[in-house]
Amino acid sequence: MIKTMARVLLLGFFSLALLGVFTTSLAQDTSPLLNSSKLEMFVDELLDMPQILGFDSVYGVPRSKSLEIGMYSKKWKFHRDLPPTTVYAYGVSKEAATIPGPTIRALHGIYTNVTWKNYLPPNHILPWDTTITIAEPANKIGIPTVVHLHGSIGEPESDGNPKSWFTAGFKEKGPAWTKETYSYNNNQQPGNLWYHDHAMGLTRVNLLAGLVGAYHINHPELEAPLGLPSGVEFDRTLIVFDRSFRTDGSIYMNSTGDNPSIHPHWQPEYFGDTIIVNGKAWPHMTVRRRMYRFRIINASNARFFRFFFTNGLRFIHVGFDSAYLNEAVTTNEFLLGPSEIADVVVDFSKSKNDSAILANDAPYPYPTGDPVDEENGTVMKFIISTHPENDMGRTPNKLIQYPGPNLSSVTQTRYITMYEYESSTGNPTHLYLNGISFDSPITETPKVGATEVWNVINLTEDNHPLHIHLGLFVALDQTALVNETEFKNCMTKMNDAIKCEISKYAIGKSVEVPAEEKGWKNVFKMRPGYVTKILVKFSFINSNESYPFDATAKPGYVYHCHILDHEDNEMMRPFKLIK
Ligand SMILES: *[C@@H]1O[C@H](CO)[C@@H](O)[C@H](O)[C@H]1NC(C)=O
Ligand SMILES: *[C@@H]1O[C@H](CO)[C@@H](O)[C@H](O)[C@H]1NC(C)=O
Ligand SMILES: *[C@@H]1O[C@H](CO)[C@@H](O)[C@H](O)[C@H]1NC(C)=O
Ligand SMILES: *[C@@H]1O[C@H](CO)[C@@H](O)[C@H](O)[C@H]1NC(C)=O
Ligand SMILES: *[C@@H]1O[C@H](CO)[C@@H](O)[C@H](O)[C@H]1NC(C)=O
Ligand SMILES: *[C@@H]1O[C@H](CO)[C@@H](O)[C@H](O)[C@H]1NC(C)=O
Ligand SMILES: *[C@@H]1O[C@H](CO)[C@@H](O)[C@H](O)[C@H]1NC(C)=O
Ligand SMILES: *[C@@H]1O[C@H](CO)[C@@H](O)[C@H](O)[C@H]1NC(C)=O
Ligand SMILES: *[C@@H]1O[C@H](CO)[C@@H](O)[C@H](O)[C@H]1NC(C)=O
Ligand SMILES: CC(=O)N[C@H]1CO[C@H](CO)[C@@H](O)[C@@H]1O
Ligand SMILES: [Cu+2]
Repeated sequence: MIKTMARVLLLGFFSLALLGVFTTSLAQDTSPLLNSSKLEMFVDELLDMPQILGFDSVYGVPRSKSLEIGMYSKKWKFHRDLPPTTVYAYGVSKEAATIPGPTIRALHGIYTNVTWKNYLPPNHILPWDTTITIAEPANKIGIPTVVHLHGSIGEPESDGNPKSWFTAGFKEKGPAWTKETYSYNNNQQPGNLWYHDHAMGLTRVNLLAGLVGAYHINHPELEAPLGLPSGVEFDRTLIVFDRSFRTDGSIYMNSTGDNPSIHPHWQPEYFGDTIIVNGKAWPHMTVRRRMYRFRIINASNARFFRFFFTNGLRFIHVGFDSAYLNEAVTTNEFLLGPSEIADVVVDFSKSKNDSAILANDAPYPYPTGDPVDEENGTVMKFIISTHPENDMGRTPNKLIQYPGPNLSSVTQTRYITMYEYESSTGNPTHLYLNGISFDSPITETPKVGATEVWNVINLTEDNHPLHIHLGLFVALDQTALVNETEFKNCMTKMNDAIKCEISKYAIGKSVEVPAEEKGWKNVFKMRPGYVTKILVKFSFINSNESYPFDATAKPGYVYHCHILDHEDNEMMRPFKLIK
């Protein structure tokens, strides 16, 4: 629901509860919800997003490059039989803008500088909830945006702090705004990143509207010898998310909060019934009978995917999140949480028949929610050529060797506790990390170059994918809490894991970290009722060089749950590096 200034003025003296009721009744004036089973699957072909090089080449010598990427409101066809949808899309121009946005291919060690420009209209296509801590332009006109490059090891000024937001033409700016042009140094390990909006309290609606795109850092000297499938035809990026629509094609988001008297619009988790891959609902892709590499980004708000092929084809994992694994790992299925990136090789020559369906069987919310059905359990279809070919492809067992986690180098241990709060009716009102709000003073101040252990205690019923900006981490172990109720009661009173004697409770069942997730990651799924121990490094893993930027500068960094609806309602904290 769009809130125009006139309507806000008109309603200025109404209660929030009334506002909720009022906007909901307006929502009913629009088209009915689309039943996604009306959309035939596999009719649209998989799109390949436009590619943009993040470097120039002068007589064969790579040079730093400046890009200008805009955010535009435009119409997008998600399916042959769905009317065009108004979306917000990244692109070098309105005509070129796509959902997801262009894939940026950066080169290791060469700066890519991007001026992200907001050309969005004054009012949002999706409902805002101004009762949560939110980016709010003074006159409520303009859509706040700020771009975060997920997985980037870069300066704080270019990190896309949630309060560094800006509206169209940089007319209004958030309190932590730094500059117009962001610099990405690309000195980190080669791998897969993605850029997306990160504006305070608006991340879920800005992503739902379409503000996501892929970014790869390539390092040819290290990667070429691996001999993985390469080139635009065989190295593909798949950005997967779920959406619901109305019959007129518009994106549907339930705009009635679970606790409308507290938050008129906020709901704890968005799930859509249509699975979108590279901007098309349940697409198909025709492939040759050979190996392909897929970099699969989960850009859902809250949906987890447990991917598998219906005909038994396997995945050879070569990377997870933004780093290569030391060794390849083969699986039949794997779980991808919100914002995680799988980097897999699939060998279609091993297929017994001529098509394969990529499917998902993760319950939602994960892990205790409802099972999926045929619609939300199907992702896309691969039509495999019958013609056999010898691609000479291989996937080496040994990939890129990075140092493992070194426990003797740990200088600080922290406890990070996840809490969910409920109203008297038992509906979630908000979530906190360590029992404090986003605006509470900073409590985490790691030293530049340090290695730390963070024990993440999940006292909620959900699996929360925790994402830490700047740092890379390894998940060491996951241990169930015993006497959870007793421990939780103590934590609810004291909010102090040591005083509540965590070591007496963190002695339950231990769950092995899956082999494909044992490398360096930037997101990890925190199991409910468990303590997950991670080793976080605030330095590069691919070199002993120090950061080529001042990591202690303002506005610092953040860490948060990557279920966007949680992140938007306070499950996020700032942190600052010190010397
Ligand atoms: C959607 O349509 C299918 C097939 O007509 C039907 O079985 C299903 O119950 C419908 N779902 C909803 C939520 O109306
Ligand atoms: C990109 O930014 C870096 C760091 O600020 C700077 O050194 C470089 O010259 C810039 N490149 C271009 C092409 O402007
Ligand atoms: C929207 O959410 C509200 C509150 O949870 C719920 O009562 C209502 O049924 C939902 N509407 C639809 C169409 O799902
Ligand atoms: C997914 O499938 C389940 C099971 O049939 C169904 O109840 C649900 O409405 C579907 N849609 C979403 C949003 O997940
Ligand atoms: C995508 O991420 C969401 C949460 O961000 C998660 O719930 C979902 O399972 C993930 N899907 C896949 C396919 O990994
Ligand atoms: C391919 O094989 C799987 C498993 O054997 C089967 O379920 C599926 O129907 C087959 N598909 C086709 C198009 O033959
Ligand atoms: C681990 O860290 C300790 C302390 O900094 C250091 O002495 C040791 O060499 C490191 N081990 C490895 C294998 O890097
Ligand atoms: C946990 O509870 C059991 C009985 O319910 C009790 O015997 C045990 O001492 C408790 N452990 C802790 C650490 O409190
Ligand atoms: C970093 O330093 C260690 C110890 O001096 C050395 O073994 C390692 O090879 C260095 N790593 C890189 C990437 O240069
Ligand atoms: C300590 C605590 O609250 N643990 C909860 C973790 O999540 C499970 C559900 O998965 C609950 O049953 C526990 O109570
Ligand atoms: Cu969460």
